[in-house]
Amino acid sequence: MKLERSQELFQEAQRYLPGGVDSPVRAFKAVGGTPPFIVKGQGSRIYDADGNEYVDYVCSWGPLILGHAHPQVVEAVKRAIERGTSFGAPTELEITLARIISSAIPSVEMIRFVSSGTEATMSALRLARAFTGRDKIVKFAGGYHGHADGLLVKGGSGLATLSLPDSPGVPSSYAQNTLVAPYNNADAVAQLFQRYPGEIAAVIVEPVAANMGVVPPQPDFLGSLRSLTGQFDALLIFDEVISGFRVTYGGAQNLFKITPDLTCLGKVIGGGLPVGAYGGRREIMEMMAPIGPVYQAGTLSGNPLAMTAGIETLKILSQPGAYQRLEDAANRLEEGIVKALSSLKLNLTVSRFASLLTIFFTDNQPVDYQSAAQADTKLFARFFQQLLAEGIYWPPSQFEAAFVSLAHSDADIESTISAIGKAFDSL
Ligand code: KE4
Repeated sequence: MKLERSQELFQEAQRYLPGGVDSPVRAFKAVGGTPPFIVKGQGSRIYDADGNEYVDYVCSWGPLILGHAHPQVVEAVKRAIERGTSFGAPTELEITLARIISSAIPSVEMIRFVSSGTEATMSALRLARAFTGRDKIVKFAGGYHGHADGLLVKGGSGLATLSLPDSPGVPSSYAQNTLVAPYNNADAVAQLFQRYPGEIAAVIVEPVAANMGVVPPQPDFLGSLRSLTGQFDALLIFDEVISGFRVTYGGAQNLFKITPDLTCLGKVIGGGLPVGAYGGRREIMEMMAPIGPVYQAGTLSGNPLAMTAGIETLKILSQPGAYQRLEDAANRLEEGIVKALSSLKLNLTVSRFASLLTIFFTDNQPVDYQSAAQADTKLFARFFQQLLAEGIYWPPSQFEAAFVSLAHSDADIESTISAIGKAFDSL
């Protein structure tokens, strides 16, 4: 793989950008080597500055569920951009996207668009604290909800614990309002409600964990969180920034038939342009300025280009068969990987939920961050580099999900399976 131009660009980028990137995972620190500088995406493919072509399983970390530069999305955004890029004033587009989301996810009676998933979860937590008059929140070790201060904390090992900031710069006085439990452990959450009666405003959870690698919820986990939050008058917040319109047309909540009080969205609903959103019960959302006392604002919130890309993307996803095609492609990929593992007698674990997939370099299915962290990240790094050399752009971290898109053809899946088999073989 020739990477001269990317190496030059990476060198130059590091002069101006910390680590040469605008988001840490892109720097390939966990897997080593030079990150290819991408110049173009088309369907399931991305192309780098040295002319290398890759089958892409990062898909911009989820948004590109239709694949890159889908003609219908491109056309719509082209038409929109000729009418201007941003007005800082209401547009009908925001109503259109809000209506689409609300009819797909009935618990979202009212919604506010922002420009990132971080803004969505940060705002939802502020709203939950205002609505309940309480300060503490519960998150799960290995759960990632963006980089708002109160969420940059990691779980204690094993039992729920008072958190220490994971990142310098988060005042410990602030982090102490964030309590952490192991994913899939509702008892630990019950203990927190017992230990902090009347103090917990909300529990925020990824209904399908994807930021510790893909770790599905165990059967009663989400239901237990729903009853615990109900019992203790706290809000249940589903962070569906990844799972929203990814695992089904709507949210994971539609599949699990669990109704959260607030839902955070992002990625797919922006079709590759900057969109986040939070929404839920009307009586809660009506606390937001300008009709309520809770403040949140944003210059480019509801941006017409981003709304247009989101509307077109969800229109295409609403067509019959879209999610079945995604499921079939992801299932074929999983089957191919499992077959390669068994023929090579390699004891690794494939964890898939819908079109989200992680190959854990450990011999059992992780159920929480502690078990996911047992994975052999060095072996993963070697696997990643082998794949990249074969022209497969896999997520550059053991603790992320690979994303299958509607643009991944049967041929793409077959070539990926054989590249993965070769990469396993090289280990
Ligand atoms: P953004 O602020 O990155 O748009 O969204 C934050 C966020 C919130 N909630 C969940 C469940 C998320 O997964 C994310 C962001 N996901 C990461 C990848 N796992 C974004 C990629 C990156 O950080 O570069």
